[in-house]
Amino acid sequence: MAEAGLAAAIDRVGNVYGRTPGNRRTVLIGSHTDSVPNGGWLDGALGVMYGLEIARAMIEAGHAGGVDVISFQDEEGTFLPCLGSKSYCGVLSNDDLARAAGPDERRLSDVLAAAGFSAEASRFEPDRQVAYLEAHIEQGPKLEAAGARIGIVTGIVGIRRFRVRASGQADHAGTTPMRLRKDAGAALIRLAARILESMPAMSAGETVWNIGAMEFKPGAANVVPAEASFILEIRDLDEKVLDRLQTRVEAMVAEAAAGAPVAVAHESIGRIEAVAMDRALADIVRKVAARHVGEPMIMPSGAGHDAMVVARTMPSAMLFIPSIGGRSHNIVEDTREDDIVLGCRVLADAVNEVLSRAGSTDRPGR
Ligand code: HGY
Ligand code: MN
Ligand code: MN
Repeated sequence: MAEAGLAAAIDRVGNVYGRTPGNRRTVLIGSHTDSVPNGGWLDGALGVMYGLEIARAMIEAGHAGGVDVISFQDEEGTFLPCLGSKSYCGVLSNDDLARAAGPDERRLSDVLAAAGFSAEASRFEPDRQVAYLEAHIEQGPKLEAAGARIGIVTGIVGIRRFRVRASGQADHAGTTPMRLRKDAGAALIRLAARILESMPAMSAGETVWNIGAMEFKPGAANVVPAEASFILEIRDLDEKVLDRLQTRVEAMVAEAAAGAPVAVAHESIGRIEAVAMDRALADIVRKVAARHVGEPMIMPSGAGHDAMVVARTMPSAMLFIPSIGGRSHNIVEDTREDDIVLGCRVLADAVNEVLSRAGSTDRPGR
């Protein structure tokens, strides 16, 4: 960022924030550079690189307006979903920070302390930034299937994550009679299967769900599991659908606990509400895209993005470029080079359009 001419700093949660020097109107461009385990090279990093390239080009050209660029930390939620954008938008509570822990039970607060970041929180600057634009790969198959090269995002799904735990008793798996076991693993597998089997009938057409992590302790072939846990994630554009599903899942957890020789409980470990993108801003990006490649695809996002946090603070819009084979959250993730270049051109033109509408001149005396 410094090489591109930005004044750059790393903030208290690890966001990397680069500001175009001077008091001026800017567009904030950002995304994230953290990744899922074995993730690909574009999920997140693409949107940051676009911001960096557009900032570099504008500074080099001596443009009166500018862009600020941010690489948000932990969008994927290894510790806390959208950690960086929540901090940046001032909606991260000290409680959230204190409670967050990774899958290996390392505490976020310990990890941040060990990283030795500054104590400063970078913050959204309402007098300066007129809009947030985030570009991202689609991470699904719709653009490619339609032969469309740009997608304009209408809204982003709400996401709820729950950790469900069972606690029983470790015993010798060869000598303890089946009727005497307090098998946390078996109880949890049954509950997981029941939830997965019930979901299709309980959900709406576009709802998706995933049990993406399951753990037994102590985790040995010859020990009855004393502790077991899984993480359930549910996504939908409609918060009412999510409310209904949460109620039903909670009822199933309670039923699993009743009459079982083990304790079963759940906790919420992540919740981000569904959000609409700013219509006027999205329309500017749509029109700019249409000049390059004809009408883009108008689509919701089933993936979460930092824009879902930022959109509650400032006008926000997103553009998608295609993912080859719709693949993402996998090392094979890729996008054609001409699509990558096109997305950056569309975003750069959209920045110019937004700045010229906002009045992009320097603001003396500030
Ligand atoms: O989990 C998601 O939807 C995103 O990839 N962060
Ligand atoms: Mn991702
Ligand atoms: Mn992403």
